[in-house]
Amino acid sequence: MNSSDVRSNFTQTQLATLSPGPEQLFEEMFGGHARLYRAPGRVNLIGEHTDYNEGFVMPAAIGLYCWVAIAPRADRHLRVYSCNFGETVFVDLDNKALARRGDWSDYVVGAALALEKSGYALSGADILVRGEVPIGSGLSSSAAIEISTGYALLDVTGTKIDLVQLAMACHRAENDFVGARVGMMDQFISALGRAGHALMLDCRSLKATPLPIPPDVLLVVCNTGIKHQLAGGEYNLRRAQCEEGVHRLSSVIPGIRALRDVTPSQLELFKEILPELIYRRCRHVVTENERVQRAAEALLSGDLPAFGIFMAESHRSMRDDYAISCAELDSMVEIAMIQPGVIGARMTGGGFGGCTINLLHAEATDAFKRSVAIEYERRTHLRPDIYVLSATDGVRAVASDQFVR
Ligand code: GAF
Repeated sequence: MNSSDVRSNFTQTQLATLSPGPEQLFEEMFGGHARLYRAPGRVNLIGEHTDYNEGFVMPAAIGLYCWVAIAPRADRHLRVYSCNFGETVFVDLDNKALARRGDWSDYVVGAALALEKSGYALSGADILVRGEVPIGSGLSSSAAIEISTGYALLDVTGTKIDLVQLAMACHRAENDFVGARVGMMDQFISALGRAGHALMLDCRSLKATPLPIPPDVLLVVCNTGIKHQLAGGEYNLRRAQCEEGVHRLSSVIPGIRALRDVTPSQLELFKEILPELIYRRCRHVVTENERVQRAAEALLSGDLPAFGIFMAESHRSMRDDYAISCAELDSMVEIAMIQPGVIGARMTGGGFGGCTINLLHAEATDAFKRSVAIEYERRTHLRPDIYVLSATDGVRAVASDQFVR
């Protein structure tokens, strides 16, 4: 699948916002020549809310990007224009009182400040940002903007880039500056994604195992149209509930640091010491960790039906134990599961709305898109966006002629 296939998924209005390219817009906006970069959004095939529990995840980078056009400045100011919001923000990197504004610019300024805190001395820059990852849809538009701007800033400063360090700095930015206590899956895959592969990431050791996705299997992402918001709220609450589980379990399982250290049988053995709600939250995480590892074995051995079963179990666990699904996500999964050529379907990302991920045999794609769109709209009165994608590489500099309109 090439980029133009991906863009065939866009509506006309979305297409209109893709043209002209970021460099040309930069010239109109700021004057002068800019360098171009892009970082991808992601889907997670399985392993949800396990990253901040130091467990396992299996994301793939996707061909929807945040594009950045940038030119260095002689001072230490960042002037950042967002094409999506039609707004410019101007900050001084030496201003010790820089604080979160509660909008899109926090991801850019937060990434810059986190890089500086890690010891990189950045130059100022004029930056134009254009995101094509749908916002609030569980495809990680936030990691895409952090990683693309962070990488671009390091590159124009002439710094040798360590992608793992970049991912870790952007992860800190989102926790400390933006205020969403997310794990590090999204920043990691946006930086280190690999074309044609999902990565099984051990979020404790940061060991990443590339898992080839068979070429005739496509990642089909269905957007329910229900937006979510990670900063604060339910996401942080789930994280706190996991921490409570660890705290209580550590009285009977000495030495545990995270739910990663608890097996499903240990959880069953000690369930009496947990309040019912905390037990359910923990059960999702410990069983999900096991599912990711078994799903990785299934993918490596070509056992796609087994992979599909793990996806279905993962969705049920998120719906019933972790309570992060919603009626629209459940409908979308239900509809997908009965379509011909579907290997597996589940919600993907933080939850409370957003997208489902469907693994599909390539030849079934057109019929799938048609039937799912009709049935989903019939049930919910919402028209879904459906993206047919394949796994792509992580962040990189791009030659101008590679921006595909
Ligand atoms: C969001 C977060 F940003 C990730 O860190 C992860 O926790 C995910 O939700 C759920 O798996 O995307």
